[in-house]
Amino acid sequence: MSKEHPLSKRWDHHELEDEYLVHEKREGRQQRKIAAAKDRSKYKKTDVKKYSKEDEELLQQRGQEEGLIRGRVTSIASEGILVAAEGKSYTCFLRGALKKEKTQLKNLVVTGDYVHFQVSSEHEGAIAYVEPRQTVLSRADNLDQRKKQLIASNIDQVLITTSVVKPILRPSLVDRYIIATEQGGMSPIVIVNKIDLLEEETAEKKLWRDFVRDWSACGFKIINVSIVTGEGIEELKAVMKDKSSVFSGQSGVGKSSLINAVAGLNLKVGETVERTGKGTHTTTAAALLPLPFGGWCIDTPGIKSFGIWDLPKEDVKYYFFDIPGRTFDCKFPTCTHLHEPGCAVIEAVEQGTYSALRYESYVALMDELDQEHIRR
Ligand SMILES: Nc1nc2c(ncn2[C@@H]2O[C@H](COP(=O)(O)OP(=O)(O)OP(=O)(O)O)[C@@H](O)[C@H]2O)c(=O)[nH]1
Ligand SMILES: [Mg+2]
Ligand SMILES: [Zn+2]
Repeated sequence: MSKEHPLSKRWDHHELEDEYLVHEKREGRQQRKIAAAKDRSKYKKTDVKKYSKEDEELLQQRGQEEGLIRGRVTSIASEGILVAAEGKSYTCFLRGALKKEKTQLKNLVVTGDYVHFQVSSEHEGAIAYVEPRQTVLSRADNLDQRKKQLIASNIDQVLITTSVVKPILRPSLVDRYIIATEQGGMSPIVIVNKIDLLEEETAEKKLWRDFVRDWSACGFKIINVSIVTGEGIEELKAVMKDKSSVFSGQSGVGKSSLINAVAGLNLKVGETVERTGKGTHTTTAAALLPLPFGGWCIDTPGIKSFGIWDLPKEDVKYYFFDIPGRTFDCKFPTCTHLHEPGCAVIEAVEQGTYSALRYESYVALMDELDQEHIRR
């Protein structure tokens, strides 16, 4: 498991550009890269800004000049925005000017943000500005799909958490998270939990085996874990060490349980409903937690449906079909790989040279996007 697939390199966003320019000759992935770059530049223009040492110094200077303190948002609570700074926790609110900002964002501040605030009493403050976010995990808001809901910011990697049963593994949901992770400039790592519950000769076991095989073959890092047997916990700790990670996934998959296991914490965990195998939405707000072995992690509430923000249907294929040149063999250059005659992808699936499960996930995602666009 520790041996990394050579393609997994591509998730390292700092190395991505050079890596592709020098080594990447295969056009399938080249096309993907263009889509990813297009995506990233879109974000750069809005709220994810690359932000240099100079910017940082400037911001710090500004903070000092105006008597502001720099801190990091640890949670958005009912009593206010909790900010950790100088070894203390402050309950802050947003200054009026910030609130009035016109934006497509549902929330102006999110767990993980670096903010500069004016201290108003021993444990209270007023946030003057939010630093540009280096990375951000977001989704389309449930109620108003034109609004973008931020989940967490300034993190290195998203630990996309799933379970094999209770609730069952949903590959297309994993792919939604992978796309959102890439859009936000972070690396995806798939955590498959509750493997202690897998029984021999079951559909769940087969699905798990195929999933691990096919997603690893695409270069995704997968860690199989169980808090019951302890399997994979050390490997999970190793990838989290000295990094900022966010656990994201459906309710009941065991995000809080895993954080308790790796960090020796005592976060509240919930039962899964026996009949549906789903969770009971135990965690209600995202919380940033320091790790005893170095690094940070954010626990988030489970999300029922994860809408991807601003993903045109025709871009979905760039996140799939990573087998070199595959899509260039289709009869039509605008092939959606859903029903067209002479489609090389469908042919490859039929011949067993492209993963049926990956293809199924692609089709499911395309269908779901259709439904979502209708609702908008
Ligand atoms: N058998 C088994 N059960 C687990 C494992 N990990 C977590 N659970 C159980 O799964 C249930 C849900 O765990 P939580 O940690 O609350 O799940 P969550 O993902 O944080 O859920 P939300 O906070 O609702 O989003 C609890 O009853 C846990 O004891 C595991 O590895 N094996
Ligand atoms: Mg939880
Ligand atoms: Zn095709």
